[in-house]
Amino acid sequence: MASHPKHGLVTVAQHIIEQQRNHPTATGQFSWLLSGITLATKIIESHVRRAGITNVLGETGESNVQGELVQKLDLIANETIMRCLGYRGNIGILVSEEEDEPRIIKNTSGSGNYVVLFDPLDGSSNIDVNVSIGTIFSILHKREDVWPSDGPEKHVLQPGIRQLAAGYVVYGSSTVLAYTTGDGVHMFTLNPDIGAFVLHQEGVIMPDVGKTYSINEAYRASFPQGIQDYLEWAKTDNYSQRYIGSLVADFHRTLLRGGVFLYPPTKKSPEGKLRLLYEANPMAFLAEQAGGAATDGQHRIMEKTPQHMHERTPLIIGSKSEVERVHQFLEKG
Ligand code: P6P
Repeated sequence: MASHPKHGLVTVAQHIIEQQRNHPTATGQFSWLLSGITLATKIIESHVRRAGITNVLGETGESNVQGELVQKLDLIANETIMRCLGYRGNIGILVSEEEDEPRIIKNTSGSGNYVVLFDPLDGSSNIDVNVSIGTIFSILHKREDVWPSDGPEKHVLQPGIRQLAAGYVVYGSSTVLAYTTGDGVHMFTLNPDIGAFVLHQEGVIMPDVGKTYSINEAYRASFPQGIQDYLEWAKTDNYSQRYIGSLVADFHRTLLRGGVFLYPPTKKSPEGKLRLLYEANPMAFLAEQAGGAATDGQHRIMEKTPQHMHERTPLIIGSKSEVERVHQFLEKG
């Protein structure tokens, strides 16, 4: 990637403001909101980097609404985001993987027009073995056609095509933020010397082909026949298999190198394992903005209307031609 004169000099805060200039109706509220998210991820990063020495490794002994054992860092990440966003003054509703119900933020100014949905620390089962993990976020505008007496669900259960922005931070060998507001995907690296995310790639384009598939083949026997047939074909066509078991890390590689990530329905997770609102939708927005595709094996992820907050979905996401090839096998299967 050719070095860009802006690289290393533009912080994510500056970039967000520049992006907002492309939206004449933007009031700066949005930029203020996104800066709350980047602040939270810098705090989370500081905990992740020192996990082994600050006794935040391991489980809390509790389970979350997903029925998953909650890691100490999950709770720290969740509370950090809740605190950083709760006082921004322009957010109305926060939805977290770690919380059963939406958290309604009482805004004195009454301008809480945004809904922020997030997985505070995705891949947390990898924390104790030092594998990359990440934070995923999605931003919606509250709906105009909802009565105050209606519960928060109507604002939350919107299809992914209504996202205003989406992104993730991957806490890997370096800490990288990727985000989109619908004008392409842009990437920033956290410079620990100055404590700022600085631009390193604008307008990221996912390669249209990539001979890599990413899937947990331990569940192969319970995959739909079309997926099993695709895997057979890929092996005969010299594909590589890469699977980290952390969606943010597997997606980040797919976004940059091309290929396809698949989490199909399995016997253990007949609806798929990944959550529509705060995992599949934000990744689908990024994938499409980078020229890729994201489906559930039948429908475009971003056109699915959620029925409940923690709804799960199968996910096939990556290079457009690779996703289309998987669909060809599913149609035959
Ligand atoms: P499996 C992590 O727990 C996660 O939610 C995603 O980050 C990841 O893609 C998936 O689950 C891994 O699931 O069943 O392969 O361990």
